[in-house]
Amino acid sequence: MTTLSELATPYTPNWCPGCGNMSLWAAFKNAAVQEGWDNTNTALAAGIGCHGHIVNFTKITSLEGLHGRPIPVATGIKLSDHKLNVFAFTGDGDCLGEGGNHFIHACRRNHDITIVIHDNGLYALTTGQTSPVSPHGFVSKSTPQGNLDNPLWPLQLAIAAGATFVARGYAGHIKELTELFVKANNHKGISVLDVLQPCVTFNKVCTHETYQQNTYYLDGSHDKTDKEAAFIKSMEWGEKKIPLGVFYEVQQDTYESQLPQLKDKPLVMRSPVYEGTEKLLKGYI
Ligand SMILES: Cc1ncc(C[n+]2csc(CCOP(=O)(O)OP(=O)(O)O)c2C)c(N)n1
Ligand code: SF4
Repeated sequence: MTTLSELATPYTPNWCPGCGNMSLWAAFKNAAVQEGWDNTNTALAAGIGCHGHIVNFTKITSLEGLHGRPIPVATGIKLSDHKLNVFAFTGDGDCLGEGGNHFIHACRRNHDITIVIHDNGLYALTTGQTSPVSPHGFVSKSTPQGNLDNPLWPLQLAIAAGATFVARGYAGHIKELTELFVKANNHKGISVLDVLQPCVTFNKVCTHETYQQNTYYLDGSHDKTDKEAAFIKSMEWGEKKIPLGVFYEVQQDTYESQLPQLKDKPLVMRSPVYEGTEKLLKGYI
């Protein structure tokens, strides 16, 4: 059993008041308490950005690595101890800009990890530059004349790249987001959870108000095993038309389940000395 106080660290969150990271963090901790995630069974990886601070405020073993690289860190952790619940916290810039290659290849390999995208539509920590998900025409310090690029859509990319669980949450809906964290982690295979996370300081387009007025939850009429339907839903975005919930979920062998080396026990539990090394090396002489 995990309690909220056991998840506390000595550090007070330094996110701006009203930042979506605050309630995203609350939802994650609620899920951790509900599911008993702690240092013995869970590990976190984070990228560089406002999102990455989450690991400083959550007392679960973690590594805040290089910008754009939380996904390879998370897959490395999972391969070394596949019994762990593994979460990669990443920003939209971190995940789809600097780390775009890692994202698509992790999706197609179906590693059993959960990727949480703190999707605030820009590079927040560096004070609000245009990111790969910022809309065409988006005005920021890096694009003062308006963004010339067309945006990437994380859910479309995840489905196209082969992810087996694809969902979207909104940071302002703590209860529903808690449930999505649990579902994403329970899914065997790669889970992509795109969380609409308003950056109240730099993003005046994607605000709490925008999401409160225009989001709705997918219901039983959406067949989440139908890839085409999921892809079509993932393209929906507009007034009163921002779907939340699970878009796509199918079962497939995970990367880890196909490795005979992991059948017995996790790699970390095995002796670091491989007894056949000498024989192996002699084979090259
Ligand atoms: C390779 C590299 N490029 C750029 C930076 C500078 N940098 C640090 S954080 C950041 C923006 C992070 O934006 P995002 O990943 O969207 O996270 P957010 O701050 O919005 O949560 C940038 C560009 C860096 N640290 N490393
Ligand atoms: S700059 Fe934006 S994302 Fe970063 S803490 Fe402030 S509101 Fe949150």
